[in-house]
Amino acid sequence: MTNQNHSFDTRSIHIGEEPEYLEGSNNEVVVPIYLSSTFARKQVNNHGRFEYSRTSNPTRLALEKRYASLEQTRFGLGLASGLAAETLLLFTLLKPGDHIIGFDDLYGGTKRLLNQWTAQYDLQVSLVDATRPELIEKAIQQRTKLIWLESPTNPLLKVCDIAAISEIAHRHNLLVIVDNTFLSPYFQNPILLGADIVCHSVTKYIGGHSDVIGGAVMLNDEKLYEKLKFNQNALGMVPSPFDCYLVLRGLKTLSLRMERHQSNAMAIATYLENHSKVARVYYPGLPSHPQYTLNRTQASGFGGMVSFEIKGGEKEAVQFLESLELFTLAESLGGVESLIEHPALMTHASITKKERELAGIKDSLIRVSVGVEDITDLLKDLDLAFEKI
Ligand code: P1T
Repeated sequence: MTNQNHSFDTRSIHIGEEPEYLEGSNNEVVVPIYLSSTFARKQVNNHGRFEYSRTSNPTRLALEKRYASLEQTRFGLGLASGLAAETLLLFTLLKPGDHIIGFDDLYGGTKRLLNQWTAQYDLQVSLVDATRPELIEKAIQQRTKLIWLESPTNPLLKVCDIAAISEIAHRHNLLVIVDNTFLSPYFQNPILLGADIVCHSVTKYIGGHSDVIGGAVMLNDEKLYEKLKFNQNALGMVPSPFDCYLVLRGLKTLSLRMERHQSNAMAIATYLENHSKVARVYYPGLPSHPQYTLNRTQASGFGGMVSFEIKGGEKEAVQFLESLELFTLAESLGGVESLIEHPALMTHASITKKERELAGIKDSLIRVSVGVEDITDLLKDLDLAFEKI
């Protein structure tokens, strides 16, 4: 029987897939993909463990148990995408008139949700530089209900003090939600630092192979969990059993992948920092990163995401991106293969140029999701592309 005392690596392989969990089936070592959309009952008023797959499904339940175990929370929920997880949190926990404080650097799709959708529901949003917790406190209004963070952020890798912000939030009765996608539960557990709810784009490191879109929510508060679970079913934001199977499979190697993502990322960040055609590197594992020490105190690693500004502007950035062979020019991140992109033209194109500039996302900024390939091959590919500009 796997339990919470086992190490992360053990739990990421076993939790939710213990043979005894599958009692009544054939004691499979791997949870089957339960495709059935509905479950038969003997009596009208009494369904068995499962009723209807939108409400709960055995493959999804195995995954939800693992989600909770890896973030060290009591409860986990599986959603159809990272943005479905965010929608569930933002639109079903808040009421019209409520106010949200968000980090000023966040994934472009999250900003689109905060900027374009919240207004329709009469939600107010203030974006602040959360690397300075005092600015969060200053932004709190009478109607503030929630603080939305990423750490490190997408794409500028800013790190905020999750414990200090949680302390401020709880003094004012506010909820703290941390999107923990970039570090994954392997390197950071925001709930242990004081946050109330964690969410993930499972599409990234948790899935790990660029073959599934998914989201997750993890938390300890039972009342909030019951509310979110009810809404997950009522709004129908669930992942398919096949997607759950892919994520269960991907999670088994999360610790191995994250270690390799990180060592490759460190080598690439160091290489870029010493390159004459690079103006600035953003990676929390470099001592030159402004929150290097803070990240070391609240996380056990720095992750696999590196951003940098190339000397010149959009023209040089595009030329460089289109000269690479091994790095795939594509949105998304966290898969075993290295991906590279231009935030201003790709992942963050949905926010206005003015807002991008305010947040510090320049046209020369390039974001790298460092994969687990051989580091010599990756560095050679970067070298060749730099030579072409
Ligand atoms: O794509 P989806 O699974 O819906 O997740 C959205 C999301 C949420 N949070 C963070 C931190 C993210 O990075 C994302 C998705 N990001 C990309 C697609 C990207 O290339 O940055």
